[in-house]
Amino acid sequence: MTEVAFTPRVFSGIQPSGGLTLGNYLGALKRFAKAQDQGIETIYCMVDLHAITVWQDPEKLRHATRELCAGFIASGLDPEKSILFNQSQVAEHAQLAWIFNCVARMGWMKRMTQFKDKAGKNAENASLGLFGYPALMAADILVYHATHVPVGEDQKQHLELTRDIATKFNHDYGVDFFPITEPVIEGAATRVMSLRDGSKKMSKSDPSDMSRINLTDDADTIAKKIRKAKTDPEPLPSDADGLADRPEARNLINIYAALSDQSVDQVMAELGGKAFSEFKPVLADLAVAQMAPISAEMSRLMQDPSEIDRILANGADRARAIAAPILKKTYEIIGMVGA
Ligand code: AQP
Repeated sequence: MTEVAFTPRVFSGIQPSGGLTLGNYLGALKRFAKAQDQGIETIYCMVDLHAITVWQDPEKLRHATRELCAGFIASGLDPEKSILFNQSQVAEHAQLAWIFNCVARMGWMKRMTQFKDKAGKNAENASLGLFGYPALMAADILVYHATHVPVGEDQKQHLELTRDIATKFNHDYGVDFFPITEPVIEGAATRVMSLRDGSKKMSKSDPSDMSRINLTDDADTIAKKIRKAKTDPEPLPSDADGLADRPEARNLINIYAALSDQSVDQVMAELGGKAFSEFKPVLADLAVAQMAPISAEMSRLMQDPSEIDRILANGADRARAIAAPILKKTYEIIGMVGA
């Protein structure tokens, strides 16, 4: 096999499975915008085919997809600089996913902790799509020969599976066709936790709205949720080591660090030793200052859904132009007649 150099290309996606949270913003969107502004080619997708691995009401799915697109733009993604589109408009994702269903092994999929978490005790009743989710995710990435994928910590295992699929495909067919993608998991907020329980990820599908900050929350709601966030009775420790066994305190400090673009050590130097009654209002002010303009811009953009649809259709055309030749070549490699 010959070594092939792949041009740096960033891909990532978010499910339109509800409203965006501060976890999605800090773990994904804010970093997507950073990658875009570094001048690398960036492709970002509203992964609606992933969303339907669990039940979605059709009207709500349509709304959530448009709102997600508004959230991308309000968070600094420029549809001229980045390719923004929804997954179902580019059929190559599903086509390559089928091929990867035939590459991935049952044993690999059974080890995926997200499937176990989401299927819960009722795995027999989960959709086949939920089980196969990581193969579609591998296709999302590899259909663009993406080299870097910014994600939160929760997606690390799926990224490893993407690398395994690429490696096995390349090995089985004796090619160096798919890149071995690098996950980009960095910064203080790779895992933003629930405001009600420091051991649980902040998630858009958590039944408690108080567990998360939504990108659509207004200033008063953001401040109230931070004020009511669960904490312990001790003041903040004096340094980062003191956060080790204090998940709720660590979470609020990580959020502060990510919002203010500082390291945790810098934040501890500024705020270490303070009582939560002093720290929470400072955090609330910072969160409101950053999130409220995003929320306002999202509602402005949502007033013109046809413009959002136009942006998504245009992004899909640009995405297809990259994906179609890669899928065609994949078909050729595996021996499909007519490719
Ligand atoms: N709490 C989080 N902290 C850091 N990053 C997070 N991400 C999600 N939650 C956090 C990152 O956001 C991107 C998109 O995630 P997704 O919406 O496609 O799926 P998810 O990870 O399953 O997010 P949710 O909010 O938990 O959705 P539901 O509730 O529908 O399952 C990913 O990069 C993810 O790492």
